[in-house]
Amino acid sequence: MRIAEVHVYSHDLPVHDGPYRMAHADVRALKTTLVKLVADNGLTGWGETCPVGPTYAESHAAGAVAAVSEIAPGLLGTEVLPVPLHRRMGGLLHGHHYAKAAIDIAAHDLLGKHLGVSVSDLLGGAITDRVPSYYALSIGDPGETARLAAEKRDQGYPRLQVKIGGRPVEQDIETIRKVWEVTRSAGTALAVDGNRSLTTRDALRISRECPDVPFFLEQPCNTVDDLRKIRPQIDHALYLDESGTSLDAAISAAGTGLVDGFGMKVTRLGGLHPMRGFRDLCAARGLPHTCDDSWGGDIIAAACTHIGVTVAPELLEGVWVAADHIDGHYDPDNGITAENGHIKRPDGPGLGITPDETLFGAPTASF
Ligand code: 0XW
Ligand code: MG
Repeated sequence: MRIAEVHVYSHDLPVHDGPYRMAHADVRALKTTLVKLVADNGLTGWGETCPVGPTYAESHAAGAVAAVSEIAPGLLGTEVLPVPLHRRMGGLLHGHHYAKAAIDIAAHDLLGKHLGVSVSDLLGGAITDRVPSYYALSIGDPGETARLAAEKRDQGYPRLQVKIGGRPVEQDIETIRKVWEVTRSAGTALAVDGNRSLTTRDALRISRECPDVPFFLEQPCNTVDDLRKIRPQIDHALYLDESGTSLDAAISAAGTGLVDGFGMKVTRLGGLHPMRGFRDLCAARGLPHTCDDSWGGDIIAAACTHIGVTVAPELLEGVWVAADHIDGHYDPDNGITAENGHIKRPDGPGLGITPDETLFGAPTASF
């Protein structure tokens, strides 16, 4: 089976409960990029990539469209198999993993439909049909954040991520402590995510002033060098997120003992094929990790869920999806969302969802 057509769509995703506040961004609306591959046998596959604004990572919506458009002509006639596809994409454009990921995901959807198996089967096979999710608490008033944490705890989320940074560190410490007070008896796991924003000084303060709170610190500082500096001085587990920009970066972080785990985004690595390698690297080292993406609708949510169900449960930190912040679904019948803090694996071949493409309008580009 070979790629016969590539269609690129831009679709608006307003944040219905916005702003979604992180250290570097107040997110009120986003543009997601969707890719539809049509094979020479007429089957179609869908992929998606949606940077959570232009400041979370080195990626942005217009860049996704441009990068996919750059490589699409060269993909026509390429076999819909992950290894030759990634080799071909690498020969057409260096880097731009987040854009290539949309093509990778569409190829997995297409291949699964062609073979009559799910994407999780293609990734080695599911261990479960239901994975834990987690809720990311935006930066806000400490008391209000604790109230929302209690609400999400009661909804069944086994894990919460507390966003910090971009404000006086005292407010971050107060927020962490208030969230801990309302979740400690439920045993809710806590991540504290600085999204690259903290100085090493403030990261050390947070760890030292919360010795009794068993959170893990996710990407508190911007650089790997900063993380190396604080690593021996903190008493909290350290997780890499934004600096995990490639399998190579993940191997270095894991191999040097820099981190205790990862917040990993499927598109940041380039799609499900490299994410599978990352999963196996973490399994070899016993490193917990999430199977997330930065944002997006049912297509990226299904992709994250399909890799999530193949991860050893003792290593899966959760699958984050943006559904809580998006009105409606691409697939009105099989939309991906967390129920009681968990997400069910979509049934059916490929991703297991059928986007209503009338939602997306005319393609931005077709090849
Ligand atoms: C919480 N997320 C998975 C969603 C936002 O895009 C940011 C990201 C994170 O972990 O930073
Ligand atoms: Mg993070």
